[in-house]
Amino acid sequence: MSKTDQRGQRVPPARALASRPQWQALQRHAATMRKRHLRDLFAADADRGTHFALEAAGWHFDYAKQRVDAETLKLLLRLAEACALRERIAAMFRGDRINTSEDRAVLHVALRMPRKRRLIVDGVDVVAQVHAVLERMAAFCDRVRAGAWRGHTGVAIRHVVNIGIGGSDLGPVMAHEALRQHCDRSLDLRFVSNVDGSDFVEAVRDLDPARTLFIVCSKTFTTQETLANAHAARRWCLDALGDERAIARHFVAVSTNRGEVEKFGIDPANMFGFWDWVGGRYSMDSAIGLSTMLAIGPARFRELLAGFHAMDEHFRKAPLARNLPVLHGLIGIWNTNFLGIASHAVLPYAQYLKRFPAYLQQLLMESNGKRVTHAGKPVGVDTCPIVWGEPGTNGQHSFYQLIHQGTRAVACDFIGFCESTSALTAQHDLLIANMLAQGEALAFGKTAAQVRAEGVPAALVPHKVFDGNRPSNTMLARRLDPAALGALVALYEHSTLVQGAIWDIDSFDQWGVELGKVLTRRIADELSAAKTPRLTHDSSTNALIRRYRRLRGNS
Ligand code: G6Q
Repeated sequence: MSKTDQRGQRVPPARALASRPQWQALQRHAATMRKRHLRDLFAADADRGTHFALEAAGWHFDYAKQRVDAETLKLLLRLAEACALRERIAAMFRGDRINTSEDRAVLHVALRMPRKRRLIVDGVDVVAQVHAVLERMAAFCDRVRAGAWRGHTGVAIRHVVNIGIGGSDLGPVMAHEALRQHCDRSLDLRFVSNVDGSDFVEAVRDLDPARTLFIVCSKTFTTQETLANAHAARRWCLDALGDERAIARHFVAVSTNRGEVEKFGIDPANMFGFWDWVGGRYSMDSAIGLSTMLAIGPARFRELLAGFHAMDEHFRKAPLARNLPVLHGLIGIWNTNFLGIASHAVLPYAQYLKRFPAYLQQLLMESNGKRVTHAGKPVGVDTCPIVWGEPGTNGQHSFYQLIHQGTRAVACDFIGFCESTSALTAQHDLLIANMLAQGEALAFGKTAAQVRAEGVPAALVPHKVFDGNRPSNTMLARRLDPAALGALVALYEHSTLVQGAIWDIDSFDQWGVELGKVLTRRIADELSAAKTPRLTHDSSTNALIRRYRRLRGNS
């Protein structure tokens, strides 16, 4: 009997990805493309730099230095059609429960829909809910920024400490760094995430408790690391201010769990909510972005949302062949599955984007680092590559050696801006010159003949040869402002969905983080038990626990 989807449409029986004719056509094509060098592709098309480029939401996307030709794109788009990518995109925007393993809608796009839009999910207009919270956030941020929100002793707040981890940390940290030059510098923002107490201690060591506000960010409000740090903050605050009533002036919460927030002692009036259809790693533009709004102000925060929304609209409406996140995602599939490139470096040529690779590691790897399909069958092909990166030009003086001459290929995303974010504009030209030079060097390399022609001694020639043919994307925007950042994040969010649709995986769950959590609870008890515990782990873990207890004086 054939299955039907939520709207009663027949769902064709799932076919293993690698046995689809579109996949096999790409494999045959890849056998040819692997023999072609980017030098040949550029020689064959004098205008490749404009033919393989696209504009959307303020971003110029150059994929000319990818090892693709028109045929590659045609075949990738056929695969996308066969994998019902259009339907997956429409389903997300409709609010269907596309996070099937958790039975949830995936509606981060609703977080940035303009006020006049309506999106009814389970009988509720979620856009109206979003704007109600945005208004409360804006009123709160205005008061704190203006010094009208006073601490328990009556002085204005000047330090804000965001306590959260994973999706409740990486986005806010990244955005704060990225938008530093748009921040109110009289407000000092800090972030605590690690359960290592040193993270908290270092964050508050020079802070005045009377002027410090804690934002406890946790969707579930049950996360062990966040609660440990929040309790440490509570004690730190009470030790200094000596009055339980201080908590209401120095703690606010961002969560979906009102009950737990109240249990912790935070006044629900000081809680900013969101919804189960916002995944942690897709939440930096929800109330989880409260620290971002405090730093840049409500008006700039709305510009950030508008940037996200501009990319959302492009993603929703543009034909697949001219759709930036679609092409970005499909090129990633090509590199991973057909050219066998298992590593993806994100290399922003912008110091303010220094936390962007860490942010993307979670977004991409937690979303698509999966091995089974929606139906629980093995995907059968490789999924998410290893994502990593550092800002240019620092990386050039360390790991770029491997990218240029190592034996493993790395697909690179270069990200840059035309306007300088500092008054040192000549240095900005140098920065971008470096970025463009790296893309060029990776693509074209340097042949032995070229090296010899420079008079290099024969013994050194092999060392100085660059094979080239190493693929990269280049993303360029006018300036690093909230709108450009929003559009950039949305680009990667949607590229992630595109890849998940091809692999037929649930990009919105994260079961892979559960096992470690469960084992931690058990081991934590064993490490601190007063009486020597009976250990039933493997011999390695048992020995490590015994050694730890002995050195801690617990044995
Ligand atoms: C993200 C993950 C995860 C989550 C953290 C924090 O998509 O779900 O990184 O954000 O575990 O969870 P809480 O916000 O519930 O504390």
